[in-house]
Amino acid sequence: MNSSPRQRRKIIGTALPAAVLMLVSSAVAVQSVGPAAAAETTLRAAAAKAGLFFGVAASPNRLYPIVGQEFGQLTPENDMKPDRIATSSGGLQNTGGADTLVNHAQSNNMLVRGHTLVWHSQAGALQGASQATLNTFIGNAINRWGSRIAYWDVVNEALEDNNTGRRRNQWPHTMNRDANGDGDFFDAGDTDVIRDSFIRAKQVVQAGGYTTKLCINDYDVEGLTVQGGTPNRKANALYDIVRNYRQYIDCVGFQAHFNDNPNSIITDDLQANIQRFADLGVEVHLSEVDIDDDLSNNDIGAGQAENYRKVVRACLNVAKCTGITVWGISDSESWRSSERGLLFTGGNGSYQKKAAYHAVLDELNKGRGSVTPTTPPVTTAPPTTPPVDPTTPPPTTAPPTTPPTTGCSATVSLNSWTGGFVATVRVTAGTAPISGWTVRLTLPSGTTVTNTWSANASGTSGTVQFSNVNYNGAVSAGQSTEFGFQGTGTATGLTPVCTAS
Ligand code: 9MR
Repeated sequence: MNSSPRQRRKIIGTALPAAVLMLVSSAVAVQSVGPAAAAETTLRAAAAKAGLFFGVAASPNRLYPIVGQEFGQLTPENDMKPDRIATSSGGLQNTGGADTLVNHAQSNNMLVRGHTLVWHSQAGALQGASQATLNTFIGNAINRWGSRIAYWDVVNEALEDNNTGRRRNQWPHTMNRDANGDGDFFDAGDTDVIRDSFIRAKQVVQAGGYTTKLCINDYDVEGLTVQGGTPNRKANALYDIVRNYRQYIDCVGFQAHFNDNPNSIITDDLQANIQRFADLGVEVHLSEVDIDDDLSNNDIGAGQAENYRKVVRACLNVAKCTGITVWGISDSESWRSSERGLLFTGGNGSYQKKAAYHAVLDELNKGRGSVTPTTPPVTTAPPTTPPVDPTTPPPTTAPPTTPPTTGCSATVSLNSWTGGFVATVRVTAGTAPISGWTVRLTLPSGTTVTNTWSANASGTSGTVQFSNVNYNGAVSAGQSTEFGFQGTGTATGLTPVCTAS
């Protein structure tokens, strides 16, 4: 008889008495240490077993059986974008394609990612609309599908290309106003389309009692660095946005369109970057994955498969990386068909698995391994912040040994790998509020700071100093803020000294 492992378990389960079944299942549990015995045979099942979803971008004319078989999540590739469904006054129209996709997902027990509410591109009738009209659209779209949409991309691609770390200079971001001219949009008096859209979306979700989580999504934000080790300023800017608006943002999508553009390569610090966002308490998704098969001069086959393996592993190794979505089923049906970046060849419902498919399945089947993040989630949050997910692993950083009185104290937590690390430094005000802070620490010899976020750094080796930026200098009594830096070398035994101003 030719039966799958799952079918075999079912046959055993119905035929044998309970005592025998216990013995059999413990034998299965022992066997499951070896990958072959426990291996799932679809991406969907293997991912579910590892505690994440594996999804696909989909269109109504391509809802072949493979969609529900291989994938546990679906993102409408184009059918939920404003140019399809928005009227100029923020109403809905032409929702047929989107409805078909949501219904298909529901009947196949798949999660849906709504894509996307606020975007400079494919804006259709909403192009040039005011924030009030965007808010109307946000309300209508979220309310139409409610909790049937597990995740909504509220804001898509807000940041400029070419690693500048700036917001786009296009509608809707041209509506932003930097009241005090300090270069950000985070202060009271500033106007920020990102903030205002998320506030509106959160209100709608809460008023409707929906379970929908709200995401920000972008590309070229995957690594801590880009080609040549240059800091990824776009990723740092996204990090600052999530950190500042954490009470409204539940999830972050790294699109993960990997190719040989210097800002779009796969870097060794991908996992560390996923980890630092996860440490903010948000879920991280690799939301639109495709990998150019000529990346790093690797040709079709093993090179691309290995790259897929690396990317999937980086997600699996971070507990709050809760989903991976590929941007289409097969190369020929992809928006970037010339890069052959997906997991299948073929088309029109008849697909063949590539080496990359087998690599992804194999990696998913290995599971998460020993995922014990070494950096704690950010727990200091305004009162409106939703509770931190109870599945978040507890912090491993020891509290300061001497409790702060006045002034400030600082603790460091590390996420290290061979040859490098990310340090997250938590600054806590004492019994009185502070309006600024400086943290000084001495790095081991041979260790160098390469990248800093949410602080101004002075010095890169030996004794280095970090001081607050404009938006995180003021800390209320007993409250905390965080900054981070990345370095080469090792960083064990750092003793930060905090001075308040
Ligand atoms: O895959 C989508 C393609 O069919 C559309 O023509 C294109 C139009 O902009 O959008 C593609 O999807 C994009 C996604 O919505 C946002 N991230 C980048 C994706 C590829 O451009």
